[in-house]
Amino acid sequence: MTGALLRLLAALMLLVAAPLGAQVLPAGPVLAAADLREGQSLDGEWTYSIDPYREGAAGFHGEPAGTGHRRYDDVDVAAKSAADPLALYEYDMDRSPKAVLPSSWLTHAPEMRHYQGLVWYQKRFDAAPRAGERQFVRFGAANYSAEVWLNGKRLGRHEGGFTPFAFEATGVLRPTGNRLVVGVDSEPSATSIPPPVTDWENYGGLTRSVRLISLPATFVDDAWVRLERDGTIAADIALNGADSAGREVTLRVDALKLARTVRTDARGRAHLAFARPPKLALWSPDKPALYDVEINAGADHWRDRIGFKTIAVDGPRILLNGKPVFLRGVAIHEEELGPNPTRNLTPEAARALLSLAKDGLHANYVRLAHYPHNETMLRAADELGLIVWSEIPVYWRIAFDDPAALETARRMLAENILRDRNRASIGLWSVANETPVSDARNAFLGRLAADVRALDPTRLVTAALLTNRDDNGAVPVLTMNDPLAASLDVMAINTYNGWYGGDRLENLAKIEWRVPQDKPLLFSEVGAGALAGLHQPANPAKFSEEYQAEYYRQTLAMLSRIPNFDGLSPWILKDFRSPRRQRPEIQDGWNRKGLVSETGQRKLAFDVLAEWYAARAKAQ
Ligand code: GCB
Repeated sequence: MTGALLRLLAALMLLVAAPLGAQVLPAGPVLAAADLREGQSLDGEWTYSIDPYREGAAGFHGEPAGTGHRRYDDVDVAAKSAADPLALYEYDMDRSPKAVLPSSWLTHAPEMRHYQGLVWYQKRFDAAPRAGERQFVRFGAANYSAEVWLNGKRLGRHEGGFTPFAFEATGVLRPTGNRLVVGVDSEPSATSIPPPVTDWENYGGLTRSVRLISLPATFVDDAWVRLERDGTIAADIALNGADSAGREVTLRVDALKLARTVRTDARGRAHLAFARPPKLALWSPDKPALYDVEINAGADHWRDRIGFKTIAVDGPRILLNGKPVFLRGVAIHEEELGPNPTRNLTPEAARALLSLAKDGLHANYVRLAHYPHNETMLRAADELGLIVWSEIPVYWRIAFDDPAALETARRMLAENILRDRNRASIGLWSVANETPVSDARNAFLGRLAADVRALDPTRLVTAALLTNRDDNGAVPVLTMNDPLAASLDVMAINTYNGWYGGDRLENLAKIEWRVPQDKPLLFSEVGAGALAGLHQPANPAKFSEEYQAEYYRQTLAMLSRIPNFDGLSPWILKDFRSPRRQRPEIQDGWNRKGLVSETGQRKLAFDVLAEWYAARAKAQ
């Protein structure tokens, strides 16, 4: 059999393994707007214990882990050892080093800087579970996989470093001295999403908040309230609990004097749709109007802060609330400003990054690369008024012919969309970044694009695509003929002419672009590196601020000649950690393509882009 035939067969098998319509959903509860639920924070001091040979997970012959290594057992190691001289323990979570979470472990201690593997975390806490209520331990994220035990009982496992998950703890909690143990494993595999080789730091650990949420026995698990493109407000509500069926639920927006009641069906679901109230102020980057939305279902009172907007495509243009909008953006990694980031995006850290984009660059748009960011970023984007491109880390070398990898990606996508589809800022869902065309890849990404449309048809589907280059003519010709474009609303291209490769900057504007013209085209990445403070005005070389600034001037001129060019998110707002970047005194472990340094020092290119955006904003 030929290679091509084999690949086609693999692609067909993927489709059979994941029949159309069968949605992959989060394994546990959704807990929509969990960050606004009342609860007990489990952030703060935890203890941790490294386990490079994973002996807490299995013995060295592959047998179940022995008591001497099982970090999750509900035992006081010191007391046991004192009581029994023959007891043997090779860990003691109560006396292990301490760390303040959320934080990646890379910054816990110098010897943790390059550790990738399994780390056990333990939190001791008191809890006062209210009678008749249900408790959930909710993790904002654990990178990459996590296995969770409470008081010696296994609650479950989660894979994927950037999306939330929750386990029910009802009946397992006690009033004092609870022992929550989480084994977090940062090691990627050939089938993980993302794969082992990326261009960003793999921040292992519990990098987002952990909370204990207590809810009525039947509660609002999922609620999605939005403005549809036809002008109706629609809501989908899902209850969780024994009394979910046939229950009255009421949606309220007091600022609009709006209240609508509906009864759930046999599955505990309800749908509402009604004409948009005339007084409704639409959300936009200029006026990011948000409303307090409540859903009352018996004893449960769910709330979220929601903005209403539409985003659509008309031929080669993107429309926001029915009007053309050019996306003046920038790409951002989830990494806070400062000399030693640990991926702890407090609300203040999120605002600091996004304000640089909004106020500094005059942006109306951000690409939150390359994975779902902390919910603090989305809340801040809602409040500041920035349209968001959100993506899952289907990046570079994904095991496209592996059904398990597809399942992981689909679950991650669903977790991302269910967490964020109430965020007004979300404009585009992206399903992939720089993935070479193949039958297996096309089927995989086609499946993801269909999932987006099933989970949230109110936003646009996109992906960051690659181009082919032909240097045989008078000028270089760059062609984008990716078959995936047919499944997308908006095409997006990453390109680095003038940085990678030998192009001279003065020749960039001559490059000929051959791209389909029938859809909007974004440039999801363009960029060049510069070390902040490295000046070479006379003869600028790569890594000088002058070279980067000129790269921006010439690149903007090049892009402006493309008819359906409808926005961009240059790479990238801030220098970010990347183990791939090891040139001493210039990179030292940082990707230097930031418009500001890691501590926020602006480079010359920052003003080039800011001025161009200011002029574009006026022209709009
Ligand atoms: C890319 C990747 C991005 C890298 C960037 C670079 O194309 O999408 O993750 O960091 O290029 O700096 O090379």
